[in-house]
Amino acid sequence: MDRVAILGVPMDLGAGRRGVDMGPSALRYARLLEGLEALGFWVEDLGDVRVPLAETLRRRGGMAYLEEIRQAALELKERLRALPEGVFPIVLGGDHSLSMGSVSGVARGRVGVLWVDAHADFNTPETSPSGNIHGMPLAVLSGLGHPRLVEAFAAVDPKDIVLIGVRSVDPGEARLLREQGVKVYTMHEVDRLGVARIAEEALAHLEGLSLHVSLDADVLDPALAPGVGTPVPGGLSYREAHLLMEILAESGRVKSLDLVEVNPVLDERNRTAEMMVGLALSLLGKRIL
Ligand code: 6HN
Ligand code: MN
Ligand code: MN
Ligand code: MN
Repeated sequence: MDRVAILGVPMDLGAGRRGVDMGPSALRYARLLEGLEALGFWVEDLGDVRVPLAETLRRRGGMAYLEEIRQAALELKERLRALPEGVFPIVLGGDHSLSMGSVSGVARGRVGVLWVDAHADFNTPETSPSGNIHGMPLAVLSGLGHPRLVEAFAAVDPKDIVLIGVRSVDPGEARLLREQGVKVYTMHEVDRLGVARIAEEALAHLEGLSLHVSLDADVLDPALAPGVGTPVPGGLSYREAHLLMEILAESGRVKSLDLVEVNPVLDERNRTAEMMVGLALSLLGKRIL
């Protein structure tokens, strides 16, 4: 694996507030491409998937954007499917609903999903308190939720999902996670067990599978990464997040990555995007020595 493809999804239709559509620009501005090249990768930026601007749609919020989100995620899925095998895709978001397209696009057969997020993103239209589709992608990927999304994107066995860093779960969502047998490491477990043990357990739980990492910026502590639309206190530290990426890198099994939910409008001098780029580089093998 020495080739990386970058693909942006400037979408905020799945989120409750504007601004994550500028995330792909912020991540590029934080020198993702240059950092990857310095690691020795041959990098190609494939540009952005087309996403309509919220202002051009005469509707507001939540499920009203279902068809636009579906279309953008489908385009992402097709473009990832078209990549030659062995190319490592990095998808830049954009709100987390895009991961319906990224995971289903990279899933050639069985894939293990590491969803690193303050939230579980396991709502359905019935359990969601907000109606925002970025709170639903992991359920859709597991085959639960709106039929228009499920028929397009269901791609994983919920038992092949591991959530890490979770600290905000809605009541209906919690019930679904239990029923579906999703492995969840909340911040409680991060504190008790430590990231190293969790990473090793997660790799063992997903034994034999190629892995997709979906990294939501809001898993980081908001004091460190303020550029997110749904901040929750008590998140991963700089050191924990890097250690997690480094252990996953050592496994050699991660084949694709999403960097999502970076909101430059809410950020301070692009530090959230810079942190996400640093984490991506660790996941792709960057070492101190
Ligand atoms: N994200 N659970 C909340 C909801 O509205 O469903 C928050 C979802 C946040 C989603 O950060 O990707
Ligand atoms: Mn998320
Ligand atoms: Mn989140
Ligand atoms: Mn607990």
